[in-house]
Amino acid sequence: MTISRAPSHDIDPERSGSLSDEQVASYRSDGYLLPITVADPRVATGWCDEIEALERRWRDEPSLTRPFVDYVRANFHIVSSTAARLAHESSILDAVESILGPDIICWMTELIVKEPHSTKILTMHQDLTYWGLDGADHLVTAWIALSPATIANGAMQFVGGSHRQGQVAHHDTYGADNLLSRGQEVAVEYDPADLVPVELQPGEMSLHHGLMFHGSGPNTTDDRRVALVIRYCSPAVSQLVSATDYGMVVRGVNRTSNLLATPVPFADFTPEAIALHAEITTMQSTPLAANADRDLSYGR
Ligand SMILES: O=C(O)CCC(=O)C(=O)O
Repeated sequence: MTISRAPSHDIDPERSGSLSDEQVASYRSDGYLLPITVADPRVATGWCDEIEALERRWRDEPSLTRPFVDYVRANFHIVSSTAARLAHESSILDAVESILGPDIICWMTELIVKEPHSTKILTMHQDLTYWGLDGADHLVTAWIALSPATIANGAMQFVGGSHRQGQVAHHDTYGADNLLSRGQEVAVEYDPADLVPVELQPGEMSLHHGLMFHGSGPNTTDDRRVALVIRYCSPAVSQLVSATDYGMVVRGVNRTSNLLATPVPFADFTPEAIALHAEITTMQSTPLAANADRDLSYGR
């Protein structure tokens, strides 16, 4: 029996956030794509206000069992209804679907803030190094600007095409100013001429491959740099290192990945969500801490 597929021009690019064939080809060749508009700047600023209200409400909350930064820097969507809602945003998922296909799992969300005049940096790294996940081509990071991101305030830089080198060796710096959990850094040379500034306006996002070399510098400005980072994968991705790992199905179904489904929170920091966050963080720390000779931190 012949199974016919709907022609791709059924999707109206003016009405959906799907990527064009050229954009997908560019992503596959360069390992990144930007800028992609996912919201009007006023809407994105509203998202930022919502998240900043959450920060004010919960940052010093004594009933939290871990430091606030641990909840926002990993698996924020488990404890925050706003982060979970944004991970379901159709304008983001339409673009991600063009890369990953119709079944999409949110594996991770991170709120990455660089405060005014913060010296915090992220050394040049490949995301997949300590995640324990397979299927590099079936995983993509959506970096959503909630405030302007400029080189002056610590925007990312990509090394275009570096994902084609595959997984490279990293060394750990544990730098006090490093926002990466072990200050990991690629142990290979790259050509500074290949650096691509990821400068974005609120409501724009970049997409990058899990093996893309990327990093970011300090914030030398008077304003906060605020970004929501969402790591999506298709069900072709499974956890290979830790005994259990988790993912929130945000579109379609998961028939093949070993990531266990997590619930969507409709309130912030419920006791159940806090307990689940602790369980997930513990399980994910196995690959993250593999061969580390110090405790991990998020540069707080
Ligand atoms: O927000 C940053 O400066 C870096 C983020 C990053 O490394 C990532 O999204 O993978």
